Amino acid sequence: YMLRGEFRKALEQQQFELHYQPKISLTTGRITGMEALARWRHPEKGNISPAVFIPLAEESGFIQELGNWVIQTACRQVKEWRETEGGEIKVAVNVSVKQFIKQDVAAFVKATLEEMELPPDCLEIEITESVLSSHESVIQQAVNNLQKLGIKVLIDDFGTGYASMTYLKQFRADAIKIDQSFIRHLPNNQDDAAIVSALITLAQALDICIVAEGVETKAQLDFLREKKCCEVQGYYFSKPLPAAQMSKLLNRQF
Ligand code: G
Ligand code: G
Ligand code: NA
Repeated sequence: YMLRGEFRKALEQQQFELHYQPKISLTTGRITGMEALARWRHPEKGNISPAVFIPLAEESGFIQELGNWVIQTACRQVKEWRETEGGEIKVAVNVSVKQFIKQDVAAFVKATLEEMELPPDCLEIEITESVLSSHESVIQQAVNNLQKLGIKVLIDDFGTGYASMTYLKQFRADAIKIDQSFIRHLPNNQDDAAIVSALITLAQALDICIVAEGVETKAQLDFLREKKCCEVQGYYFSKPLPAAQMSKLLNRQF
């Protein structure tokens, strides 16, 4: 539990920060939501990637405290955005499968929304799966509880997760996010083009939204638009930025 202690100290010393990256609707060209992405500014080691510290936080048990901090911070931010910029902006928070196993995420979300007097449509939950889990019924129950509260649930990294299709069958996600590895070589790579087209068709058949992440070029965007992808996210629009820099983008039309 050494590591957990260190994590705790880092959180107290405000070394963690959230950056935000917009998701854009391809029907309206407007920003529908902001994905909150955790950042760790370590005083000696510099910036540590979440790809590194999230698995460590999961192993040490710190993921619960970090996850709660992420939910509270993102909710506080969306409250400020809704009050100052108006609109229906949402934030999307990443919650790992490990976190669902450790705690009642839905209960924490409910309490946070009530405390901050926020409506459920201001928050989305992206389920990320960094480890193979055999706790599908726990996830299913948590997702049901979140959806009953009126919160949208997305399956992240769709296509690379261990249980993408199983999750899709077990609960009705409100949206899926195509992993950026499938977007990177569009539109020229025939296999990726076929996979992405099929995933879009799958989402349409299920009547759910599909989000493409890692969109970096106009050619990728054109492909996704032609295939009638629902939403897009990526460096082509904006990289993840601190909230203050993102505020200026909120009402932009792409
Ligand atoms: O932002 P970046 O690409 O460096 O993030 C790397 C990975 O870390 C992503 O797959 C993302 O889902 C994950 N991640 C970022 N922030 C959080 C967080 O707050 N909670 C969880 N569980 N994962 C996160
Ligand atoms: O949780 P998720 O798998 O959505 O993680 C998104 C990660 O991808 C974040 O670490 C973010 O910084 C990164 N990212 C977001 N947009 C792009 C992009 O256009 N290109 C690349 N290479 N990475 C991106
Ligand atoms: Na995500």
